[in-house]
Amino acid sequence: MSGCCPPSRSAAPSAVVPQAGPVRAPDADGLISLPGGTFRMGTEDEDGFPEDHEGPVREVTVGPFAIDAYAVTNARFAEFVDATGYRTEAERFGWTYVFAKFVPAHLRKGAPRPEQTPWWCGVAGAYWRAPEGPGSDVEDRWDHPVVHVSWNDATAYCAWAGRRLPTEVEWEYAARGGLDQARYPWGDELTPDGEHRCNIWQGRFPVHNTEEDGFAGTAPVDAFQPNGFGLYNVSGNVWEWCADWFDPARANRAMRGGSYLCHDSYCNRYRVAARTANTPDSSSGNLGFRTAADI
Ligand SMILES: [Ca+2]
Ligand SMILES: [Ca+2]
Repeated sequence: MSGCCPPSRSAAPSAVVPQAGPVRAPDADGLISLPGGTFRMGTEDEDGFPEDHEGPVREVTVGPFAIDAYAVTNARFAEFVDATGYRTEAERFGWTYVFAKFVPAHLRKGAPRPEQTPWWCGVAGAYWRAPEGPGSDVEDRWDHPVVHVSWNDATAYCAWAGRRLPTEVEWEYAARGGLDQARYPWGDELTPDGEHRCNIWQGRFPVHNTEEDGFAGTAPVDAFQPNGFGLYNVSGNVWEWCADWFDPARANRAMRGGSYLCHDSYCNRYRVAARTANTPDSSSGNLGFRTAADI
């Protein structure tokens, strides 16, 4: 697993791939209903990470389901917290991981940093509503994805909202947007015609972010163009929890899509087949979720 991932606490071309058709618009609840079908999941892309078990490419059939067009925002998460008094694990543990450059100097001093990934700081008092620690807020980020939510927090939200986390199969089917084996949700080129299509890192990680895509940290959940199924920011912006175990033996849960900290040079996990994992109680400033529902 590579450094931008949050730290812990060529198959037979025979599959029937649904045509994307016109981009779907979400319903009043923000959900997009998808018919399901058979698609080619995973990749054997030479730029992939075999150790993450991205491959082999295999045909998978998924039933109909609905999924959020957007990641859960700070505004939506606030409704949940206001209604239930829920305290996230970041609050209960008393800290969470924040990208060091975002942390004010007085909070950065002495904050613990993982040895392998020293650009993360464990910041006391940081949580979803104070994403960079005490003194920070989300007042200008209500339409950004909620972050610093653990898998357990995300499933608590889902239980309240009558939703569930998508399975990895559902997530990847939805993220592909009807394209067969494309590297990204929009095709194979990272920046078609020079246009940025997702929020990742440009420049030299972790020292210099040129922010060519317009964002150093999170972007609003509706930034950039949606994919062929009408989903926004499946690649980049924030990692998204999925329902599945990544590796039951290690008790970690799957995450998909990459984040604003991903860079082509060292962690291209914004590819649609890419995956990583974290323990269900872990949280960080680049990790959120979107919900799914049965139909
Ligand atoms: Ca960016
Ligand atoms: Ca994402």
